[in-house]
Formats: sequence, C-alpha cells, structure tokens
Amino acid sequence: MNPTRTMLGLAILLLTFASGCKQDSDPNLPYSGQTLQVYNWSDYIDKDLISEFEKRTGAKVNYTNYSSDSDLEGKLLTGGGPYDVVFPSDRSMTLLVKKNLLAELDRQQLPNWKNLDPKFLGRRFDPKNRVSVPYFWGTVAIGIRTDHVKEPVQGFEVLFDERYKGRITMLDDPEHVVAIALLHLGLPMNSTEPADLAKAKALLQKQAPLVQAYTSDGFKEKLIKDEAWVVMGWSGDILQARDEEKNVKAIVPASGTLIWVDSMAIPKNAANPRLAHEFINFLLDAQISGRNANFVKYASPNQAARAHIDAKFLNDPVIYPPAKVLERCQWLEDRGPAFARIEEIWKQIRK
Ligand code: N2P
Repeated sequence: MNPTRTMLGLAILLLTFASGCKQDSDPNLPYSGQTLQVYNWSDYIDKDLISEFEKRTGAKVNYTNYSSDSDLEGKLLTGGGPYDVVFPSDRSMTLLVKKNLLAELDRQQLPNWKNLDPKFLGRRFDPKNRVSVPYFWGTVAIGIRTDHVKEPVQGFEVLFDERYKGRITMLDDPEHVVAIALLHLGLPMNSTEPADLAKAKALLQKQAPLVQAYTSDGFKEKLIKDEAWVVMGWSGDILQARDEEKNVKAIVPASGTLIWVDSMAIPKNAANPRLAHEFINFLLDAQISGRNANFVKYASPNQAARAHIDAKFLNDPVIYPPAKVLERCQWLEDRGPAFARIEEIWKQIRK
C-alpha cells in the first residue's frame, strides 16, 4: 500500500474527528453532554435565546412545537415525549393539574421567580403556583390586510363578512372558535346551554364556506403573503406579521375578547427536571425575558423585564389592552363533559 496515501487518509480522518469534536460543548460547562426536551407553541420564543442557553450551560436543547392545547394534552396524557419543559394555557393547566401530570417546582432552583409580577400568580388553576410559572399572556385578536379591508373594523363581524370569502382563516381549535362565535352573538362565552350552542353552530356553519383554512400556526404567513385578508389569531403572532408587512393591522375588539395566560411547567415524567428548572430560571431573567417579549410581542408577566421591553411595545394597546377593554375580556373555562357538545359542533363545521 502507498504509505503517502495511508498518511493522507489518516490525516483526513483525524481532521474530521477533530472538527466533529469542536461542535461538542465545553466539558467544563455545568450541563455539558445533557439534553433538554422543550415542547412549546410555535413562534413563541426568540430562537437566539435557545442558542444562548446552550452556550451558557453546555446543554443541547431539542426544541419542538405544537399549535393547540389538544396537541399538548394528547402528548402528556399518553406519556409522549418525555418533555422537560412545556407551555400549557390556563385552560390546559386545569386538566393537567387534575390529572396530576405536572412536577412540583423547586423554588430554590428558581431564584429569578422574584421578577414575576404578583398579579399573575395564584391563578385559579394553580393557586399556589406549585407547578406553573407564568410565561406570556395575550388575547384572541383579529388580523386584517388594510390593502383589501377598507372599512373600519370594530370586532368579530369581519370574520363573517361574505365579501372576504376564501380569504378568512380561523384558529384550528374548537373551543376558541365556538367561544368567539358565542361572543359575537352576545352570548356568554363559556355557555354550554344547548340553545346558545345551537346558535353558535348555525353561525359557524354559515361561515364555513367563507373560510380558507382553520389554522393556528399558519395565519401569520398567510397574512404576510397576502393569501389571507382577515384572520382570527393570537395577538402577538398578528403583530409579528405586522412587523414584516406594513399592510397588516391587528385589532382587539373593544367589546372584549378571549384572554389567556400560558405557563411554563415540567411534566412529571421529565427526564431532566434539574436542567428544566435551569431553563425556566433563564427565561425568567429580567433581560432575557425582556428580549423574549420584544421578539414574540406578547404581554409579559415579568415585572423586572419591563425595563428591557421597548416602550413602543409597552404602549401598544394590542399587546396591553386598556383597562376598560380588559375588564370586558373573558377566560376560557374547562367545560368538563359538556366539551363533547363543542366537539360535536366542530365535527359538523369541519366535515
Ligand atoms: C404563540 C401562540 C400563543 C398561544 N404562537 C396561545 N395560548
């Protein structure tokens, strides 16, 4: 065998090996070689923060997304993942607490807890915050393309306007869609009364031919690309679209809408709860949390982060609606077995 060629082969092998090693984290970092499984809503973090966390800790973050409460609930109820950190909505929290699927938090490992605004602690779904840490809050809002929708939009009426046939998108979420139909009809948003639900169903069935898509993670792109002109979406995602396309406008109906808060939580079957605490604590850091809020454009429950949030966002009524609008907003409740009635409506609309 030609010795020069053997040497060359060896050198290439060594180089490949060395460059492979370079990608590994510094072994002196505290979590080097460990992996964190994070399962979050789509478009709901400044991705740079993930690499920042990896750089600081040496851990590798395996970051995956979902786009509805039921995706997350389905995974956790069947032992999926396992995930180390998840982001349930207030409505999901009720179920996950009831099913005892979340791990008790260790506040000793969360020194940045002190940054949280007490107003957002002690919610009904977890009165002592044993298992949940507030992440962001927001509303269900309307996004429009002002280059197509010329008349003033007050509230949800535009979602049912025949002129926008084929250009309307709704969230892919039975509870949210039925709630908004009830609100639009002036009925109690959490009603399970068969008569109220029948009216909501009739309205949504009439609307169905106008709807281009039921999507919870696609409306942002559709607005930007001018495929959709009227969307029912999450407030921050619509603002993310507005950032990229000046013809996008976000509207929070002055008559009130659905308000929500999402939490960070650690599932009971998490493989690395210690690193999960580290990640949650990192996201609670005032500066990190401020950076994150500037990116996602949702409202922050982190008081200390406010110093790092751009004034234009703190003063944006779509992100922080004025008190008189907030007092007209409502939280989604766990309807228990009556949820079946909502699922039944959904089946009819989506058939
Ligand atoms: C983020 C969606 C926010 C989730 N893209 C609403 N709970």
